Amino acid sequence: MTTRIPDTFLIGGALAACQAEGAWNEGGKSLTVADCAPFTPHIPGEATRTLRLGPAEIDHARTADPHLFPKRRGVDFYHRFEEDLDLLQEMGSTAFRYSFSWARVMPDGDGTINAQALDYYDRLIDAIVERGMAPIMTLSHFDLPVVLIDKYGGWTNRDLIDLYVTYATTLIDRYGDRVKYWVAFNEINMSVKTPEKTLGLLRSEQSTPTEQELFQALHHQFVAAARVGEHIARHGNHVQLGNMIGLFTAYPATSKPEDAWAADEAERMQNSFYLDVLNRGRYPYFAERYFREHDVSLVIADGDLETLAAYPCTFIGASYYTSALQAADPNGLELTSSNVVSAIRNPHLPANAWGWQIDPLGLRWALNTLAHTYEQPVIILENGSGFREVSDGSTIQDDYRVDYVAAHLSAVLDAVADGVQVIGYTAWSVIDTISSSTSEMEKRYGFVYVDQDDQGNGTLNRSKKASFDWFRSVIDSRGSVLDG
Ligand code: BGP
Repeated sequence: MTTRIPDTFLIGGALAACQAEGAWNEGGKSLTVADCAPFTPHIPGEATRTLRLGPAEIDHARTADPHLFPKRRGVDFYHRFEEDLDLLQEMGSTAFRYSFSWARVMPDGDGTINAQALDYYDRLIDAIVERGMAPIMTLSHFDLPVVLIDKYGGWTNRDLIDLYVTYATTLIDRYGDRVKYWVAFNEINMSVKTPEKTLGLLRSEQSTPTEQELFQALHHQFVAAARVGEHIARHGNHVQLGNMIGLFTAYPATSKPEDAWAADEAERMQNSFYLDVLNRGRYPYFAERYFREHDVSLVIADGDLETLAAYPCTFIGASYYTSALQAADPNGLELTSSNVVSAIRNPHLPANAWGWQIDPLGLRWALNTLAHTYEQPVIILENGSGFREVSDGSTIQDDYRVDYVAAHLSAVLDAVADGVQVIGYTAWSVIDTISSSTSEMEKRYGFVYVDQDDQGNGTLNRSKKASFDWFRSVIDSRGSVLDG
């Protein structure tokens, strides 16, 4: 047996405020887009359901029955974080990835900071650190405050740069002594697919954001992240600011050169574009043609490009759930549901009940590709698979989860052995939580079961699944059990 997990490797679990915290109207918090996402269960065989929020849906959500919106209750992490962190500690975790709620910290959308929120996050971060874990904190995880849409129309408005910088630097100045790793935006590359969640660009039957609006809004986020990097550099905070993408490993659907080209093109616009701007500090060579052909003409203020170049992110954060096939002509090819959007089904891969295909080698592939191009440390901030599970009081025997995590963590450690600088892995979602895409509770990812159903019935009691002890043994043995 070999010891495979490096001594300094960050290992543990991940959750996000908008899916776990609940307490949507407590502690001075205002409404977020996540709070307006109703329960929309996946129908087997159907394409991916994505949150589609327009002005009418947001207006409805302001006054509708709060029980219709599961993320408002989450799994009550707001009140139960001590118990949940005890479980993470018991597993031997050395890291916990979580997010701040912008709507809790700056509920009015005018830069005024809510002292109650700072007090809450003080207690939370202390509790993480006291249990021997490194907090990895995301500043914006799919939960833009609705007030920023009401007042500014979302990220197409340049004013959001200053507001975000105030929000982010307030937190970095306050918690930077305890939090080393910061993530600017969760899965920034998903925004073109679900622009409501972070950009605050609403979609309705009548109108969807144009590419001009999407990329202008993204430009503002890029500059905002670089401005936070500038603050860190000027104030000598000993923290790292990371960019995060949802990793898409793209394979050609056939050996036709046109399909290989389609896969390469997809990889460029879905992954590299975001990493080039934020981790290398410049728009990539292929952006100009893409913008020209999609009627995008960015408004770039004086100094923006210099700021991007001077203050790149210092690590890459990534989620990885599945790979995807690409074809020059996808017509007639079978689709399967996947993360955020549907994908062409790969006949060589199994899938979970939601149609998300399972491909651990795709993760090793992606990590090697990143290392080759960017030469920056990488943290896998999310990886997992949703399964339906019913508790009858006895321990849930989730060997399917053990198989999934074992194969993916092995792929990460293989990448480390390949020479890739992967410095951490946090499993999504270490404790069952509300699904991002469908707001289902019954799509469970955790090593810990939470007694709550899709309608919010249940005690919210936590209980360990069999995978909990297995994951603890992985950490205890520094990965040796993965070989066993
Ligand atoms: C990622 C999100 C997470 C998480 C995960 C699983 O895109 O960053 O918040 O939820 O996907 O997706 P889902 O919850 O829809 O199954």
